[in-house]
Amino acid sequence: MKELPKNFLWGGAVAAHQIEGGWNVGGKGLSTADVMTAGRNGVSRKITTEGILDNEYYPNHEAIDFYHRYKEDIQLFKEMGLKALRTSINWTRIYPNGDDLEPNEAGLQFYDDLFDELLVNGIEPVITLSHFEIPLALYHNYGGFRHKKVIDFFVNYARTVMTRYKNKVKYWMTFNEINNQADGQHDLHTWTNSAILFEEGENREAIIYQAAINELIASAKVVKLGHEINPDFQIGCMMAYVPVYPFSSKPEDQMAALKVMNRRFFYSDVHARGYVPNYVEKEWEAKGYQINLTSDERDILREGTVDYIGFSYYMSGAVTTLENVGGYSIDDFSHAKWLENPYVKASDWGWQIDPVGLRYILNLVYERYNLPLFIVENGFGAYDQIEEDGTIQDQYRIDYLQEHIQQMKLAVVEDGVELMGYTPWGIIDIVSFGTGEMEKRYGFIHVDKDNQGNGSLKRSKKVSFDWYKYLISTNAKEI
Ligand code: P53
Repeated sequence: MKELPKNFLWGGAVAAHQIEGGWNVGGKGLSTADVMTAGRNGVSRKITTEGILDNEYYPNHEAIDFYHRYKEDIQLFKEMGLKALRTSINWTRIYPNGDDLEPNEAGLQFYDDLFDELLVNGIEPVITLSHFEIPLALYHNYGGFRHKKVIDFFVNYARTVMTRYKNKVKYWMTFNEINNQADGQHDLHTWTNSAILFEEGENREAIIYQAAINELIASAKVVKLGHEINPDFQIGCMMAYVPVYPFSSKPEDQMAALKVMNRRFFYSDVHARGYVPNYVEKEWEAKGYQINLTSDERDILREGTVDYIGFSYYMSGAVTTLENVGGYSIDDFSHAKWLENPYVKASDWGWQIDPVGLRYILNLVYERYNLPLFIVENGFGAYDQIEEDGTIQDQYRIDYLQEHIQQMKLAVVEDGVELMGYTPWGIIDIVSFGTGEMEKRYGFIHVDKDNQGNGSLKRSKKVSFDWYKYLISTNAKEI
């Protein structure tokens, strides 16, 4: 086979809190994303756990108002030829506090309408259950995913939506980029999926492992349950894959890169293989971590392995143990230095651009799990310029995407990787997760809104719109 499969899912990806807005309508509760302020390039967002403060700007409250404008946006997606749209369900539209006894009908109806609108326009919904947000009340009342009860709340939420949409949604994912919390020093990453409340003087790493295990159990339960609800469901995990290279051929560099990679692979190892890998059991033993994981729960992990691996790919990284070269930080786990890879370029936000890394990780992951893969995020966050004639000539975005799609195609046609589809991130401009900016743009469709929240929210096509439309119509034959 020289071409991509005929049924390849070309699409686009977004997430509820980054696109919908409507943060306090239709009975919706407060989510962890609603208390994140706007940061800037290089400046972190603040998390105001106490609630909404008067003097702060919260970019997700309105986002791009997809909640009210989805019909118009779906017409543009249809025109582009998208076969799939990856988005998420906002848990707080369904269970405003997470532990409510009854679901909120207005929230359920919103997603019914959204999925109907997609399907009638020939677009398959691909749905993440928790994309970097959970009900804020679960943080206050249970400390987030460190508490075992939150497993039950998540499963209950999943049961409600999987039952309701069993004839509308076939492709599901449980937790977005579940492995990002492996970098436990970064508050944003232990906040949104897990909403962990850390107590004074606690060992963060041990608590993160506990929350991660709880999420992995919750995910496994949902995979099992979903297959009972509809045996045709395809239920995957969602990982952030950042291949980390040894900077030199020094054997210790190779070992350090392996350790850094394993720290993040841990999550998909459990999702796909159904057990905790030895390298993590040994770490817990050596550090004296008492992780609460019963033998019944170990059975659940084994019984709820995923159908496919969904993942994001943006960049690669490099580490070294060499003493004569500088680095920008030390990795906690391998004690190696992170440093810039001189062989690749970087975006304005310092993300290292590495198309070959995509082919490499596709091969590595396919060999590791022998499961179908799905690239559910890839894209180029950049400052766009509106020309005098109103056009946006985003050739740099086309270049990035083209080079990545070329490597993706090689992985499929030359290396034999089984790949379900490709849904580039931020198909329409949305709020950045990392910085809360609007001006870190990924879209093929421009949205008139700036970092301060000013703008008409008007949509317009960038040059990349027609480029992608043509690519889809030819199934990337000419690439
Ligand atoms: P933003 C870090 C590394 C790789 C992917 O990110 C990441 C992150 C988190 O910052 O997140 C994913 O908006 C995530 C999306 C996010 C997208 O990448 O910071 O799943 O929600 O928007 C891009 O540029």
